[in-house]
Amino acid sequence: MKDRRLEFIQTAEKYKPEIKMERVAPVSGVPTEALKDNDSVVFDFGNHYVGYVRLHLTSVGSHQDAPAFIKIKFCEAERELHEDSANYQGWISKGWIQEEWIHVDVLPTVLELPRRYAFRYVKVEVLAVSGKYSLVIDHVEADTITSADESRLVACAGLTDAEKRIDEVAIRTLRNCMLDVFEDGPKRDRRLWIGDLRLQALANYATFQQNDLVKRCLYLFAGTADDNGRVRSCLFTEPVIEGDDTYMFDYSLFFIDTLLNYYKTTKDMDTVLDLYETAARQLEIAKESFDENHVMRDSDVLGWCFLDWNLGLNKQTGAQAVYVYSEKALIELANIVREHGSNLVIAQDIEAMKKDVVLKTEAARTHLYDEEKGLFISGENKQVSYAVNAWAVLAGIWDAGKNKEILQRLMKEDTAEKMVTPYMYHHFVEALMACGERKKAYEVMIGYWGSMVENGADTFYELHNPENPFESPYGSSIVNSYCHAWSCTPTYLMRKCGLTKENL
Ligand code: RAM
Repeated sequence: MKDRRLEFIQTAEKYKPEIKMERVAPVSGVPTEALKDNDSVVFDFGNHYVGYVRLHLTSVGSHQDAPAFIKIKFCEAERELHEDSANYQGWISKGWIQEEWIHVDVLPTVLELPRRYAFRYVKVEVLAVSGKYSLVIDHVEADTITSADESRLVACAGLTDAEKRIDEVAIRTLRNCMLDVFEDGPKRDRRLWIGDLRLQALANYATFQQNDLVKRCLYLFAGTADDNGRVRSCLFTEPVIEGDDTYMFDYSLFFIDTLLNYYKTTKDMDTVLDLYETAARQLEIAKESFDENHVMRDSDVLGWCFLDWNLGLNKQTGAQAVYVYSEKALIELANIVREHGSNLVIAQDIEAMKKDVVLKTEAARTHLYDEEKGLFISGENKQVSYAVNAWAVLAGIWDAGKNKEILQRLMKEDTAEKMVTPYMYHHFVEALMACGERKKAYEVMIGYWGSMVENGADTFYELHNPENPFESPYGSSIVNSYCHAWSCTPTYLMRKCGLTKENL
């Protein structure tokens, strides 16, 4: 395989999106009263935004005889206003917490904050002024950005009020993650992850249809593959384009399905011809993770395979299923390439993949399925979980009839490990649809995403466990993201898959 990474990055750069700017101000609260030590104000912008904030500050009373010392906090969701970062003891950087402590020596001034924030609320606390003067915030404004072009949006007919609200919030989530690339979350981690991209692309095809942004991201992943050809889990675009040194079994494989869906939507054959080898390489590499019985080797390394952010989840069977799912996608892609007349794929390649699908499927049936329970199990402790059963259904390890029974049993199995992210809920909904359980799929979608709307969500969250509002894999929910790309799929489920009340 020829090293074309530089060329791929150059292609990606040709599709850099135009960034659109909108100036917005809080819906109320300015100018403030004269603020003294320990006073605080919250500015509500009325919706979730991503951008750069300016505060117009002045003083009243005698001449400003001491610096104004203020703390500014940016919150995506109302609950963040009440969280105290001093209590943060999580395992990912507290640098993500959106707050600043600033001394202002001379008033009046326009305080321009250099960072980009994701916010609806801005809270200002006065830590110190002096006995001789008070601080007044005259005006607050933000230059907000997105690369989404809202003029491309068309309304979706026939939605109930609840569906309409879920659709709006989903689209707002996608819009605010559409920047230079499809970011995962504008608060955190502000980078391009392939698991998120795969779902964002689906939602984008159903809404903004900015397919060149998907193309750019595919080329970026291919251009930052490592020397062995492996696609990394995520990548950075600043200061220069660089792949992260993390890999996840399922994420590398998702390059295949993302490329296939992109082709099905755009019929852009040139991109498929450019990137087919990168896609095929992901399967070759993943194949090395099986034992002699065609069973996935398990691992206890955190994040070796993602699936969901439930930290107690065993990934073995899920990884096997994602492999089969991806191999089927690669067969589809290989057929497209062959039908086009390209010699990138020969008939034997496709035959070999078909045989491999059978081997891995049979191995899953024999070694990873518990006949007595009628459910897939995973790992040494034979764990039952929503994640691996949903993925086994999506991979078609059994036929639709048996899959339906599996999901019905799963929903009655109290000991099954639950899902904590909208990302995994999306796959569960897809699995229900795949075996004809559309009504249940609809109920899960409306119940889960609807409960975020009931919480007051303007954008959908990275994590949401209705049973535990403080759910976080990071050791504290303070660093959770409340506008997270992978949660934007209800707009796809409703618009593209017809998962609406009207269509049940
Ligand atoms: C989180 C990121 C991202 C996801 C990874 C696996 O840290 O926010 O959305 O793809 O996990």
